[in-house]
Amino acid sequence: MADLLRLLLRVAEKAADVARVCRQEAPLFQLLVQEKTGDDKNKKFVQDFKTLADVVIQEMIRHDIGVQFPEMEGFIHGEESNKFENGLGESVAVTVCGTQQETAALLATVLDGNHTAASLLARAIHQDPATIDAHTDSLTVPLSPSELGIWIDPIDATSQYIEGREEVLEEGRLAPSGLHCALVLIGVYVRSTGEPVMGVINQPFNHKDPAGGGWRGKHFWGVSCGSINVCSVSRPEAAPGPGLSVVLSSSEKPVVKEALSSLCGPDKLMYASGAGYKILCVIQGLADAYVLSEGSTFKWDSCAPHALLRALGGGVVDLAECLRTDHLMELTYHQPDTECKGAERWANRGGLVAYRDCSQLRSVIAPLRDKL
Ligand code: 2IP
Ligand code: CA
Repeated sequence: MADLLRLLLRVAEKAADVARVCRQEAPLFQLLVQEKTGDDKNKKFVQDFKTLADVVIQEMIRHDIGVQFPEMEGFIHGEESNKFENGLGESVAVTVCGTQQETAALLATVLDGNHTAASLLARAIHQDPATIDAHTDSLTVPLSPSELGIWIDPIDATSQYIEGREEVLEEGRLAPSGLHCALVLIGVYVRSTGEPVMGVINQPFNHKDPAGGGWRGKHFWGVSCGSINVCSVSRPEAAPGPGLSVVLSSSEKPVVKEALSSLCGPDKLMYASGAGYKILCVIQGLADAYVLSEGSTFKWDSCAPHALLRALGGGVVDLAECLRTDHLMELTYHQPDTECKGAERWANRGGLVAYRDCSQLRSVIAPLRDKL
């Protein structure tokens, strides 16, 4: 597992770099922020460059894991499909090729001959990032890669990534929106039980290099398997003052906002973008819990941060199940909902609550009873 963790940290770093390059290099940035206009409607690449950036990152992660752990191929899932249609109506499967030149040639066919953009992307994909030393050598977990599956969210909070607002952060406060909320998420689960056992999160836009070198990222990781619980973030101290702090989506139902505002008090009910980012806020102690009453997140949004929360003694439960049965049912990652079609099969349909502390979880659920 130490080998797999090292690989995921490295490939997440590369993914974060691709995400930064797409915003930093003018030919890519123009495609990223291009508005959909009437004439361009038929040119799929213009509408979908943001999706292409997602697909490229996902396929790069899939490729690199498959090379080192062939036994995991077939069990590496992501948010995106890799099939693309270019301006000529041709269907192209985006994959990472053996060489940078081959990848550039393939990407140029999806980008309707835009060789500059294709070469820049291919260069970022084929770069060799420095190994991240996570001091994981002593990590021994009794699981082999052939027992594990992977969920990838190449860029969570895509809308914030495209919009690209640069917020100035106060120490100890969360970022309600902006580039900070965009995350690369790679989660590992046990194929037989669906339990999340390892997570790597990379925040590509964590801080600006003081020397003017642009955005720098930050990574977070956790492993939770039986009695082995290790996390790069230490368990946060309890926040000062009374009451719990909860983070919500700004589109959360009014009834949930009202029920929780009496529990938290006005200052401690907060809003932020990005499902992954909201769970990261709980991991870092910027909020005690994240409540979502709708089935609008998916396995790829929650798997990685869920593993980190488990390593800290917390977790992510199915809200509807908690309210219906009083059983604190942790989300699992191995079984689709066969009543649904397409991406919906992998939705966290009952909503969720992410928490660090079980007694806090119960306090958060109590005021929601009979309200949903
Ligand atoms: C989205 C993204 C949204 C979030 C939604 C996720 O993933 O994180 O921000 O909504 O749940 O599925 P909200 O910000 O209201 O919580 P993606 O950007 O990958 O589609
Ligand atoms: Ca997502």
